[in-house]
Amino acid sequence: MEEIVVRRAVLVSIAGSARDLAEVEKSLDELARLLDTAGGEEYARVVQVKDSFDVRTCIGTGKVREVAELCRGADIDLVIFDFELTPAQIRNLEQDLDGPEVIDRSMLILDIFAHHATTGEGKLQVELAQLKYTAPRLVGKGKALSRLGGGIGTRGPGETKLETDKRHLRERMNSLERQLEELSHNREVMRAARDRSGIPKVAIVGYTNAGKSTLLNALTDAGVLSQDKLFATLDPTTRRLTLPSGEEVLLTDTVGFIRKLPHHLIHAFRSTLDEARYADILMIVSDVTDPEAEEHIAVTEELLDELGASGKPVLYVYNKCDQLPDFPESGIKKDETRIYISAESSAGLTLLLETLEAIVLGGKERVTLFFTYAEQGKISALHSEATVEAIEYGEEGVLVTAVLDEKCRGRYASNIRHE
Ligand SMILES: Nc1nc2c(ncn2[C@@H]2O[C@H](COP(=O)(O)OP(=O)(O)OP(=O)(O)O)[C@@H](O)[C@H]2O)c(=O)[nH]1
Ligand SMILES: [Mg+2]
Repeated sequence: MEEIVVRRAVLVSIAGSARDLAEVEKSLDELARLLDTAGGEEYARVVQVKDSFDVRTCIGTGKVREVAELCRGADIDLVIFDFELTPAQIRNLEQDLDGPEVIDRSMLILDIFAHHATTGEGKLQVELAQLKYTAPRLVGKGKALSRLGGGIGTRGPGETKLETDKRHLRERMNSLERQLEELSHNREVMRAARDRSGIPKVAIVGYTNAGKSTLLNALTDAGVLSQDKLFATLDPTTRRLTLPSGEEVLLTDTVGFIRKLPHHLIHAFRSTLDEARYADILMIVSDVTDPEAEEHIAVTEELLDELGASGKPVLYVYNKCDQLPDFPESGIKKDETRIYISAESSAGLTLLLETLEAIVLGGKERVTLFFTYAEQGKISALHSEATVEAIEYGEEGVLVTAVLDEKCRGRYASNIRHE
């Protein structure tokens, strides 16, 4: 059993003006959740409102003193800044605070990633990001990344004690990059094989903790870990899903997004995030119980754009509706691209599959048509206009199963059978 050490921390941020305070608080709430996920606890938060920026310590001298006193008074040894700090700023802050350790939001996120990475590729990706980002920030005071033990702290994947020796670092980074390149190549090969299969690819994307893994499990029995923790999923899982009409798609669960996701991490996870880039359709999942849901969708779309994964058909899935009063078992469809469901109670999952199918087929529908023998000429015409899947010759005439777009359905309206 791992010893559980709840480490308390002071959270610090800066607001450019009083107007920005609400935004800053939201981001700090999220930082507190990240800290909770990492096994820590918020003790207090300090926000400085100021329009100038102190390059040496970010916050002003008076604020540094305030934080130092807060820490001393409650025996707090960790201060987390909600924005990226340079190695020099960390050194200066630690010097002035005289005791507590200083980390930033990105280091905390990397730390969570280090704990959650399970596959070889995930671990390599995190270690590389840590070497690039965290290591330079810890150099100088003789600190080693493994120093924090069971609490929050930058435990490297596989407990690797990160070396501070620069040359050694460089060699390790090169080796990681090489290994990752190889894995990325393998991924490409697998992807190419999947492409050849012609099965449409659907990626489940969205903010962390929205319920993406729960949804994949509900739809496919994938058995992916879902947790009330941020970044529970780091490695994509793909499962085959059969839609109501028999059409198949490949459904992939992906790593969640968050505000200010460190760029090094996006870069390091590029190859896994590519699952979203190469998808044919995106399902953007959000949590209706979260007052920030719309904002989370916006952040998700921004990051997708950065990854070059935008401009695809999107289905917006509003999840966790079981928490809403009187939510119907059948789910709610706002329009062709927005539906309300609960992955946990399965409410609306059939609706989701039907809506997804409509997008997959691009307005096309699979129908059964009946032609008398006198109309046989129409069948050969149909071959050139639609995907004919099955033909059955009977006594009275011919039954054809085919996928038709809307125009085509209009032309063959008299032949389409409605059960
Ligand atoms: N009430 C309710 N809770 C849900 C629902 N779907 C998921 N959850 C809960 O939300 C939490 C997060 O679910 P996950 O499926 O792990 O979320 P995720 O989007 O995969 O999160 P990351 O992998 O961390 O990005 C878990 O505690 C789930 O049990 C739902 O429909 N209703
Ligand atoms: Mg997940």
